[in-house]
Amino acid sequence: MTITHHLKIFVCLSVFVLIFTLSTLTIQNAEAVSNGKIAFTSFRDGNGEIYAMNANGSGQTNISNNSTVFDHDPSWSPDGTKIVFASLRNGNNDIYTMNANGTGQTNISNNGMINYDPSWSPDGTKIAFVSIISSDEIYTMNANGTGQTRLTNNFVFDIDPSWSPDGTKIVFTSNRDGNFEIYTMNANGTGQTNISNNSTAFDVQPSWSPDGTKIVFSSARDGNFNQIYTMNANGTGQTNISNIVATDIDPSWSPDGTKIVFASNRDGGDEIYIMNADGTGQTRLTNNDTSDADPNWQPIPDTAFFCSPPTFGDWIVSSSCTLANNVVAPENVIVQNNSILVIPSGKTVDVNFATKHLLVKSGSGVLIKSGGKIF
Ligand SMILES: [Ca+2]
Ligand SMILES: [Ca+2]
Ligand SMILES: [Ca+2]
Ligand SMILES: [Ca+2]
Repeated sequence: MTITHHLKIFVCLSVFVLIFTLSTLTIQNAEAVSNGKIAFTSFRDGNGEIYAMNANGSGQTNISNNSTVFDHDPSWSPDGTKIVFASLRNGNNDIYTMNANGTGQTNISNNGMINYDPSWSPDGTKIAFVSIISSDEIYTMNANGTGQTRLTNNFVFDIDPSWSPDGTKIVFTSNRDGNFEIYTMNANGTGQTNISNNSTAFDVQPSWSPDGTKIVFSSARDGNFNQIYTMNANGTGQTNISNIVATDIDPSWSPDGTKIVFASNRDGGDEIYIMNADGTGQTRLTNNDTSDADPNWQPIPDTAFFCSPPTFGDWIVSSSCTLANNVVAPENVIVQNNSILVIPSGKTVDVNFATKHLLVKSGSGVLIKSGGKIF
């Protein structure tokens, strides 16, 4: 594959030494998660592929790069380094993982059945997915494909699994009550409960908010078209937030909880849109004649902080910035006193989100442009 430069972001440093003062620094919360790229399924190349794009719609890139079969249903790992997806390449639909740049594509379900709708657990250790036995059932497995465990067991659809942010529950769609409804269950399959409780219309495709308080889903209750709704995690407060005469489907939360990404045919084709979590600011990101669907937003955990202002020169992480335990200083970066990182002038550092080498929080005053330089 010729995708070596995809998703790579380079930092280019000039020869000038940066002078900075601690008083100008912005220190970020180490627990925070930023919004990265949006992965989605696109048919623009004549065949379903996993694409990724920036959150403003720029940089749309084919990362699965397998023109022989249907690749679909992407879901990011919680550290933003990998994507789990479904692919027909093995003759039946299996669950695959790959790195964020498309390398290392590996069949992990490999069970001879039809598998789809994978969703990564918040701690990164498990993947929920759907497998078709006599009917569509929800399973979990370890992130390497071992330990496949069936959680639902009936002759109707159990689909669309999405984890609660604390990993204790899974929200999903089932038509066991004669009509598609949103259900929750414990992560071991116990306690399966109908929380949408709306027998008049399809309620499908739930996604749990990052703060755990809300669930977004798609419902056709207000007429013939699916709309995007939110509700509290116990099912109360069901509210139509997309509210337009068109089919709005596949909603998924941004990692920081402020936005929702979804697919809609409102402009004539199937396109990806984002909106604020209250439904305002609906904005189209894709624009072509083929289907774009299944959007899922990349989490970027804040694991290291550059506190330097956006000036050419050495970048220095002050001693008041802390590094997470699992962050490895990359080549070309000098670590001083276990806490101060210096990138020597004239060195180029690969800021690789996939390996957590360096992470620059946009709120810290540093702007990275993909494939470009620091400005
Ligand atoms: Ca493909
Ligand atoms: Ca079932
Ligand atoms: Ca329903
Ligand atoms: Ca399209």
